[in-house]
Amino acid sequence: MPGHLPDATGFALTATPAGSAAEQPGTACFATAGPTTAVTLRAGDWLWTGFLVSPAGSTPLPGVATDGPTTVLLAGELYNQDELVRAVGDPKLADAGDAWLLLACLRRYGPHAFRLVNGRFAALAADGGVLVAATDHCGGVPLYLAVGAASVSVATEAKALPTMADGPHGQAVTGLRPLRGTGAVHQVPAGGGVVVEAAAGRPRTRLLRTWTPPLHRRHLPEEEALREVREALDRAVRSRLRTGPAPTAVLSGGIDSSAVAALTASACPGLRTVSMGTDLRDEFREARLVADHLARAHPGPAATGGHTEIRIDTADLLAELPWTIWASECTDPDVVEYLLPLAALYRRLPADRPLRILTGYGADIPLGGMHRDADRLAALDDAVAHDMETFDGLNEMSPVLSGAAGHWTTHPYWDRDLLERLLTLEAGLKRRHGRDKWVLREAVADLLPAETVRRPKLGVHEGSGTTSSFTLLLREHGVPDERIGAAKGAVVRRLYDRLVAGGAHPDEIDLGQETKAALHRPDAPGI
Ligand code: IOT
Ligand code: MG
Ligand code: MG
Repeated sequence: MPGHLPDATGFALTATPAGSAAEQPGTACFATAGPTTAVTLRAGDWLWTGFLVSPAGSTPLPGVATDGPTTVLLAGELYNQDELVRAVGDPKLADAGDAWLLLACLRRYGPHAFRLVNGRFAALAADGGVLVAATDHCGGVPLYLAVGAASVSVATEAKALPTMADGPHGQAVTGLRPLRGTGAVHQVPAGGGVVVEAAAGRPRTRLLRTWTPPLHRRHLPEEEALREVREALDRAVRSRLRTGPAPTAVLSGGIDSSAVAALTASACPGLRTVSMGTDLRDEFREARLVADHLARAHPGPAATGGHTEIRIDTADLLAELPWTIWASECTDPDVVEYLLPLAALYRRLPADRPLRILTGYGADIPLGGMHRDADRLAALDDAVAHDMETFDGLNEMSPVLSGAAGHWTTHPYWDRDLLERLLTLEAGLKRRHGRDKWVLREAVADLLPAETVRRPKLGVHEGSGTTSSFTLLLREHGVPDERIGAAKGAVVRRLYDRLVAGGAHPDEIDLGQETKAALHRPDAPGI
């Protein structure tokens, strides 16, 4: 029986055409915590060798389903199981586990099965001679790939790719860009899969597109838009809940996470909420207001499970920079500032029991919430379209951020169905009556305190004081104000090179020393 977390949360494998000499697995270095299982497996016409990582190690081969020539390995989980069970016409698959359901879809549709799936996953599948490595519509579980002369390596973390250790080598893959600092490691694009066929023992690849952000917009009457958003958000939240220990919501007290917390509390008892702050700044009052409101709204057996505040000293927060970059494999300094406070928070949650965590992350992208100054509708929609064109590869949704602390996150706003609905609303429903994210605020207004519904947006990097503490660190290194942005980029890229391409562990990193080194490179924005 499936547990309350996915069976597998990561993998690093090399596939060779059966019959050729198998590669010996070395050791895989995942940031994702949890037991690793060594794998040697005949999958269709391929031999897979490598490692799986799982939160609990409950099954002998977590996340793997095999039936004749078809084998599926799934890291992550699916959210539209009902639809998929209907599509394959076998009700028994409802309880079989997500890997088995995906296998049945692959049997029926071939690689196009990935076009049917709404989920948070990376998968590797073999069907006879065809190998497919695919990630979900938003690249929610990042997936990396390197193609050698007679083998294909795939991993959910670039640093875990078997070829990474001895210097990545391999071929270009059509349609994919090589990763920074590597010759031949590629990230599978969001809403994409790489299909590999072995022709005379040599892998031939092609890119399969499975999702792309819609560009059309829909005008709906207010009432209809509100109903649609409420129902789709409710479905997105419910499809992310599992039986077993109650879930946790990371709560800032902003509209995005408060709406998720409210719908979760309505759907299941025992929801715990947690809020982080620093010595510089916090949103504790705003988050507490929501937690208290939900506790009052759900008395008795449906009661919520309590609210926790975690305060982190600025110095300790900055010390999480290497962990954040190691886990997210992100090179974008703005995104790293969003992720840092969350990574720090996840690492301070109890490590003895793996948690299922719901977040409000990502809501601001389809709703244009980050663009408070875009008061013209054209500017707002431009900003939304731009963010949807540029999110791929940032890894801001990566489960490894919490996985490094043994927990599993899921982001309801980037549910494929909800995301499509939010994206395609015309901009006038997003900014309306002088409010940003109007359609969301209004759709959940009955569930939350009026103050929460009206509260202006505050970014996680602002509410936690992260931006100012990173700035302070660079000022202490003598960086003038007009170069702070560029300097942040240089530090983030330096850390990435050490931790991802260079294979260092975050505990080995001396942040002061690395900052100095990043700033004093000849091409760096030093002093
Ligand atoms: P923000 O929307 O403030 O926070 C994202 C989520 O992080 C919240 O919904 C909440 O679940 C959690 N969170 C934030 N602050 C706290 C806190 N103090 N304690 C506990 N949990 C918290 C940045 C942003 O504004 O975050 N993220 C944007 C989009 C990034 C832009 N990316 C892009 N253009 N590709 C977002 O949409 O979430
Ligand atoms: Mg938000
Ligand atoms: Mg916020």
